[in-house]
Amino acid sequence: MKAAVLSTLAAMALATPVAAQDHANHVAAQPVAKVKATGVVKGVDAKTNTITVAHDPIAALGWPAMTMSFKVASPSLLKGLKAGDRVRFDLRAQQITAIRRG
Ligand SMILES: [Cu+2]
Repeated sequence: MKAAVLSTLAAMALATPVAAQDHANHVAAQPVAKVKATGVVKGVDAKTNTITVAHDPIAALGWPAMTMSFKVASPSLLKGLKAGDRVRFDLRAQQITAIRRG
């Protein structure tokens, strides 16, 4: 009986590293997943391809509302945007891949 319990524990111990690795892969995959967000433009800098946004809370990332700068995937994304615009945008690895007013 005792031997059976020990072998079960040994099997669990052996299985743990595999499970932990799967979880690590899952966590690592999250930052590159596309996340939708909203906010208000505070500034646009075409020279550095960045836009500063006072974004609303982003539940998918566990972020509270804050003002921060984001890189945009393409300079063309900044066209027509100015401070004060309310925007909806997509984030991938903390870079804006799509953005529109509204
Ligand atoms: Cu932020």
